[in-house]
Formats: sequence, C-alpha cells, structure tokens
Amino acid sequence: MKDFKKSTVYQIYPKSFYDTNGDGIGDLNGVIEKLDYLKTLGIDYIWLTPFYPSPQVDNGYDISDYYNIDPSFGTLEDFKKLVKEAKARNIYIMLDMVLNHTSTEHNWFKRALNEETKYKDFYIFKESINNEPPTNWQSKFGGNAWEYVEAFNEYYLHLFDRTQADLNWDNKEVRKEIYNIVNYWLEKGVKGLRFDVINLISKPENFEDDLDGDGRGFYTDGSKIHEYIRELNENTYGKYKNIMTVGEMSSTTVENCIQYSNPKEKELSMVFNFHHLKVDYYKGNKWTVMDFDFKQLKELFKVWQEDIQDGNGWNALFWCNHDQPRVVSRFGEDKEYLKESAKMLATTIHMMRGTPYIFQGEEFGMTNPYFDTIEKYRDVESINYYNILMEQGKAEAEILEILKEKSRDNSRTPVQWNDKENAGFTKGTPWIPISKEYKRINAEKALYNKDSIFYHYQKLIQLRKDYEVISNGNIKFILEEHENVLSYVRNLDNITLIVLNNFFNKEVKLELLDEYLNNKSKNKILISNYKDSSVLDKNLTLRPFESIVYYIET
Ligand code: TEU
Ligand code: CA
Repeated sequence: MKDFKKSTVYQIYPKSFYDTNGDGIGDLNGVIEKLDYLKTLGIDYIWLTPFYPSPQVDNGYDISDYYNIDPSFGTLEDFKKLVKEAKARNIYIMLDMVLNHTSTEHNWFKRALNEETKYKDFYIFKESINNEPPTNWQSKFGGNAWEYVEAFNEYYLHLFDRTQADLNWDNKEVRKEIYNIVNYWLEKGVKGLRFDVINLISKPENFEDDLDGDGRGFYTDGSKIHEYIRELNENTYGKYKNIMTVGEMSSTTVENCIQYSNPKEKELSMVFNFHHLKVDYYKGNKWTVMDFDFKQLKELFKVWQEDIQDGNGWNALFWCNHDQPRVVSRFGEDKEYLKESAKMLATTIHMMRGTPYIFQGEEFGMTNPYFDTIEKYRDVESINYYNILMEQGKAEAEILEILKEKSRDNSRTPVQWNDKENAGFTKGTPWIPISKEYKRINAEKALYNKDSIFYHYQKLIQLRKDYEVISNGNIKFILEEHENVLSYVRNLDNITLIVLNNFFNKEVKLELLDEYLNNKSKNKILISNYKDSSVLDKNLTLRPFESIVYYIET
C-alpha cells in the first residue's frame, strides 16, 4: 500500500525516454532498462504518457485502439513485464487515459463516418449554420474547433487537432465503453490513472457562439462534470483499493478542484491545474515572449495551496510535463546558476502540500534545446502556430524566438543519459533532435557527483516520506510582499518548517517575524542548495537562487 501524500510520481514520455532497438523511438523495454535508475531516485509511481496504437498526430493523445500497445513502443507482453519489474522495485504504474476524444482513425469514428447511427452518436456532430461551423469556438491547437463532413453536410467537434474527435459523454453507451477500457487496464495491475483534459468532457446542451472568448467557458467544468467523474469512480477505480487518480484540469477554478479532490466527494485523488504556468503569457496569450510575473506566481501559489487546503482538496505539484517548457530555462537560470536554480525550484514545490511530479530529465536539470529552425520541431501545436503566426505577418525570426521559449517540444527532446553519441538515447537516428547541451547536462554525470541536482531530488523525495509535516502539515504563505523570495511555513503539532526561496540572480535580504523565532528549542537546516547556508536568524541574506528549509521543534 502506498500513501499518495507521501509519494512522488515520475512522468515518462516513452518516445523520448530510452530506445532499445535502434529505431530512434523510445520504448517500453527502455523503461524497463532504466528502472534501477528510477529506484535510485526513489520515486513511487511512473506515469506513462499514452503508448496505445495511434497515428501519432499528437504523439499518442490521438488513440485509435484503447486495448493495445503501439508497435513502435512494444507489445502487451512488454507492458506486463514492465508492471512486474516495476513492482519488484516497489514502483507502481500510472496510465494516461485520454477519454475526451479519440483519433479519427478509431474504429468508432470510422463507423460513424460509415453512417452507423450508433457510432455517430458517440461523437458530437452538428449541422452547419448558414454554411458556417455550428459555433465560433477555437481549437486549442489553432483554427476553428469544427471539421466539416461533406457526406452529412455536418461538422464534428474537435477541441484539439481535427484528427482528435470529441466523444459524446452524454451518451450512456460511450460511458460504458469507457468503464470497460479503464477496468481492462486496472485488471492488468495498473495502480494509478491520469485523466487527460477530463474537465472538458461535459459539453453544453446548446451550442452557442462565444462572444468574448475561444469557447472554453461553455465546456470547461461543464454542468455534468462532477456526476460523470463520480460515476466513473463508482464503476472503475472506486471498486479497487488504493488506486491513485489525477485529473488534468484545464482552465479550472479552486472551487471545482476542491470538489474533484475532496475525498468525501468520491471523485479523484488530486488535480493538476495550470494557472501558475501562465505567468509568462502576455495578456493570456501563450505565443508571446515575456519575463515571468513573479508577484502573480506567488499569489497563485498562495491561493491554490491555502484555499485547496481549506476545502480539504489535494493538489498535484509540478513545474514540468510534456506540454511545458523546461522549468530551469523558464523560471530559473540555465547557464551559470543551473544547479542552484534547479534545486531551488525543486524545493519550492516539493515542500508544498500535495503530491510532487517530476518530468523525465528534470531531476538532473535538462534545459530547453533552443532549436533554431522550424524543421527541428515535431509538435502539431508548434507547427500549427508557426503557420498561423506566419499568416499573421510576423517575421520568421520572431516566431522562432517564441517557439524557443514556448514550444511543447522543449520538454520532448530525448533524455540525455550520457555524453556519448546521441546522448546515449539511441543507436539510431532520434525522432527529434537531441539538445546540444548533453555533454554538460546528462544523467551519468549527475550520478557521479553527490552535489548534483539528482541527489537534491532524491533527498526531497525521501524527506516527504520521513517528515509527516511535509506530507500532512498545514501550509501558510509568509513574506507576501517580498519582491524576490517565495516563502511559506509548514506546521504540524510542535514541528515547523520555514521554506525560503530566492527566485532571482542576486543577493536579497529578508526579515522573519518573531513568532517564528521564539520557542525554537531545537532547529536545523533540513535541506538547502548552498553548502554553507546561514543558521536560522531574524535577519537573513539569501545568495542568488538560494533556497533554505529550516526545521524547528518547540
Ligand atoms: O493537454 C491539454 C492541454 O490543454 C494542453 O495541450 C494545452 O492545450 C497546451 O499545452 C496549450 O499550449 C493534454 C495533453 O497533455 C496534451 O499533450 C494533449 O495534446 C492534449 O491534452 C490533447 O489530448
Ligand atoms: Ca525503439
């Protein structure tokens, strides 16, 4: 039995993890080969992004068969072996469930196009209005969210790529099929489930134009969302003991997330929200370059930590995933202070209330690759927006600068295992270029150096298991007005932690309130990212990106 409050999840994007057969694509056997490495790190769960058969337009988030493994990743036998080998190392497997949409190559969709009414009702087909799409909603990957089907003179809804058709969750038959899929994988020994864009499944009864947005207000956290998740729980993972679940909640609210994750609601164990990862979107637009807004970042963490706590919900804690640029390039400094800033960012979220997630390569400081030509990109969203911005008349050089900061491919370059050819990822030609940084930044090098980012993560993972105050303590943000330091206090009974993080490349001063300094009979530094961090004092100076966690027992 694992306690998700004491656990850490490691996300694997199999395509870029480790290739064992030289085709340039990472595979399930590659995951098996690296299990000992993951055991050394100390993680509890591996979340695998989709490995099911797929045309790979959206790298597997376009599923054509929910019951198999895409041949580029391996076989069902390989998967069974992975579950077994992982378990032998006390690691559980979490799968990615993409249930908002299927690939248009899925048999259901093909039968829908074949005019089988039963399957047409699996999707969302609507008549056109005056030869225009049913609504003005925008696809998350650019362009209108409706695709025309001439044979029916109708459109189908796709919130993502046109090859990802949205399922009609209002159809009970669809929900039954979904329960079968989830149960099939649970029976194979899966212990965790990540539900892709799950808060988008409940669509409105009437489809109307969005007069001041891209349509998300009409289908985000929709009217039946809690009912559908509760029902999913009841019919699948709720029947098992100890299945950990996380919902990916696009553009959601605190109130909804409390309901999704408060145990008494019987919905999910925890939620991903993304508000803290939009603090570098100029006026909400991702396709811009701007320094991150630190003040806003602090405010968002405070709200999402304290308010979710007040409602007894639970957060997934993360900076990185396969859709986000590398955090050290984004909110840290990936040259001179790579080590210090990567460790500081790790401490910032690993000491919070929630369950931490690490994205492959984050644990030894992988950076954005800074691709210099469009040919190096593979991601459908990046390529679409490249074309859209070109059409808008932006200069190519400027678009490439935007992609260098914002493209999802920033996180999708192969894991840098060592300083040999292709960073040790493959003996063939990698499906996407390898970052030029692999000689400076790689796993082998990190493992040799006890002071590396890797061992900092290892320690953070262990601290969460050893200190109840981290997994179960109360959280309260302090130094709210400080312009450079993000700080909070954790408390449980007579134990207090003070967590201080300097997010800037300069020395800064701070002053702690007396209440944190009185009655400290015993205190020590639990973890920090400089060898000689100061002892606890009222007035403190933090060096560039310095991060210190004080442990106080009264
Ligand atoms: O992501 C949902 C999602 O909202 C992001 O793709 C988001 O649109 C993007 O980062 C904005 O820039 C999930 C998966 O994580 C993603 O990989 C899939 O492409 C998407 O769903 C569709 O399944
Ligand atoms: Ca392979």
